[in-house]
Amino acid sequence: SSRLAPLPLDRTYTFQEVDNYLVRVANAFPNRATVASAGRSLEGRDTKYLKISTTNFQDRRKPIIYVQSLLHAREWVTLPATLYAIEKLVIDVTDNDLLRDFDWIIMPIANPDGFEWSHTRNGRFWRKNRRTNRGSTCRGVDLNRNFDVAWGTASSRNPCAEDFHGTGAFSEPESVNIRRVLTAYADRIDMFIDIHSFGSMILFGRGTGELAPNALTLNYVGVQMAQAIDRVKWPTKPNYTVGNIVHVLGMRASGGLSDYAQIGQGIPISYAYELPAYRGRRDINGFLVEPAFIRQAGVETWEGIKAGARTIRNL
Ligand code: ING
Ligand code: ZN
Repeated sequence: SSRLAPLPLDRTYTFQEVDNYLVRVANAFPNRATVASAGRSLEGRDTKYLKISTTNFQDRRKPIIYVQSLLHAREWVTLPATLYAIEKLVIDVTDNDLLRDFDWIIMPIANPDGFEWSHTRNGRFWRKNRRTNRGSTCRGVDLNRNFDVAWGTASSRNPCAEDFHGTGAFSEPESVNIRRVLTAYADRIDMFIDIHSFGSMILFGRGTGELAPNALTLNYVGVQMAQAIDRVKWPTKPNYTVGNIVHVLGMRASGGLSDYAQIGQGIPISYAYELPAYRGRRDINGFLVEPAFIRQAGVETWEGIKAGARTIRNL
């Protein structure tokens, strides 16, 4: 069988490196992984994702778990979470039940243009995509305000704002690309996880404040995830908070992807998952990544995802 080393989690990666890696994984493990394209970004980058399955995605009774990272460009520490999930599901499989019982969709870079921009000299703290906005010198639309759930009711109409919602729901190709994948598979997706940073939170709907009808279940599954993360023995405990977006953040947010996945696509369990700041000893901005924490972010987030999968399996 194939020998493919997983990407070492001691550094961060560029779009191109991850893009190449997804292709290499699929080539090396054709019986477990297929690379697929969600579509092109505004600047034309192919947004790839992996379909991970022991039955080539053909068994329609198998529920799917969807995990993505980097909808927001600067949240670099979310990338090792999806890369490590790929490692554990495809290359170094130790938890066979998760492949037996689920198919997986993993999209590591949901906002390729923003992510590339965040590697440029002045771009490191870029959040949005790279849209040129009419009538403004400010660029970018916040993709996590661009979805069709109460669109425009709790977000900014100012193109210079970090939460600018765009000219309409799904005005951005990156949002359309995610919708395309969800539309194709939503009827089988049992759990949706959109990974962000930072804040150590497992958040559920709705971003307008009212609780999702299954809030009790969302809270229960989220607590199982948080407890599993806490059981990993690291020098610093992440101490996750689990709860409704508005209750935990203290602000409303419309047009968010996790709400769209649940309300717009009918996926029952949907989270926006905020990784910790992993600040370490130096007092640095929470979006910067100290290399010492990259692997930890991957390992402990995988514990959370695993616990979520095993909990929903028994609901
Ligand atoms: N936080 C999220 C944001 O988009 C969020 C919080 C989650 C809002 C889900 C709406 C829906 O602001 C970060 N860090 O991006
Ligand atoms: Zn974010």
